[in-house]
Amino acid sequence: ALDSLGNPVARTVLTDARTGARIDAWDAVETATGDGKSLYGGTVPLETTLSGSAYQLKDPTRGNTYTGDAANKTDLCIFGICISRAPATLFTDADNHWGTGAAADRSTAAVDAQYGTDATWDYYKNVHGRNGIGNDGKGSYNRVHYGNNYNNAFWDDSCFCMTYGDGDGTQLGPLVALDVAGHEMSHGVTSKTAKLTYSGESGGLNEATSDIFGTLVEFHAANAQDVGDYLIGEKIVRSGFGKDALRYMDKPSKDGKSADYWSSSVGSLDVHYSSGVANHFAYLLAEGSGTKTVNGVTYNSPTSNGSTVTGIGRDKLGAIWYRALTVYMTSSTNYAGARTATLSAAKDLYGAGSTEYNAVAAAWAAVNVN
Ligand code: ASN
Ligand code: ZN
Ligand code: CA
Repeated sequence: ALDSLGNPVARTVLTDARTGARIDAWDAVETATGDGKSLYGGTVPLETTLSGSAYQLKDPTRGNTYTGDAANKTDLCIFGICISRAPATLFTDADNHWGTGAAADRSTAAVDAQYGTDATWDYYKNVHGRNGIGNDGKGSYNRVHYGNNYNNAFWDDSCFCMTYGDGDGTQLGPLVALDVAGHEMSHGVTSKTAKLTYSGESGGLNEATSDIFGTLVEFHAANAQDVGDYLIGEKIVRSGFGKDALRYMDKPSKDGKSADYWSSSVGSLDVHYSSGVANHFAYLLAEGSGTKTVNGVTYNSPTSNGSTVTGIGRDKLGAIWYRALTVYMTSSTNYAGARTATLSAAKDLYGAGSTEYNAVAAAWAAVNVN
């Protein structure tokens, strides 16, 4: 049987044998463990839902997050009001082994998307004690195969959902990589917390928050096929893009557009480039200045004032930024405010005058936020 959304259900109806009246009805649904061959992350575990005889790509252990097929359709939205939406037809499978590792099977990108949602859920839960994007235990859902050759992915507060394009195959491949997933869903976390306005310096901080947590999600997942790095989108760029990543946290100007350091005009950049100042701060705080190789990638992070910054590690970066975002930042926080917010967070967590507190101050000074 199918429900109103076209999803299969296994309904048991208890009927009174004499009168034919329905006494009760329920669906036989249980949690199952399967796996999937992803595009970017090898074979990954998946918690799914067995409904009747079909497995659904829906994870009861993570707030019923699920992944559906947008059928190459698009949303029709004007000023945030959507007149029509692409579907999210739930993926189902007969044997709970999903995808083939190649994009030709429509469920392969779905494997990556569901895995990215799982990894993001686990990062926030295990590291920050946050129970889902809204901290309410409720899972978001994903749509894959949105539009045609669509070179983007986006979080949408109004559906509490994620949407992924397949890319045009020249510049970008399917946008379902871990760091992109973590980036986009972190926009949902920002919406539920600081609500940083998506323009000017607060917009750059909103974008940087997504790059920072997208990167920390990627490291936390510890996937051998997609190891953690300080590059954004390294798995999705194709040769036609001309660079090996969308963005670089150690030295953001490597993309040709982003700011390495704060200046009074940084807020007039597109938010994906004004984010460079905070991405650079985050790299310096975690890893320090100068040259360093992490998971096989060599970085060389400069400082605006010629200082040497000593990093305090990714875990402390994540703890400080998360506390700053969820306790101190507001919709209008600018770079000066982000400095204050992260110093307050470091003071709460490690004490005023601690190594960590001083490292936060040094990393901001190194990106010209004083
Ligand atoms: N991928 C873009 C971003 O997260 C899409 C958007 O919503 N602006 O910034
Ligand atoms: Zn973004
Ligand atoms: Ca990355």
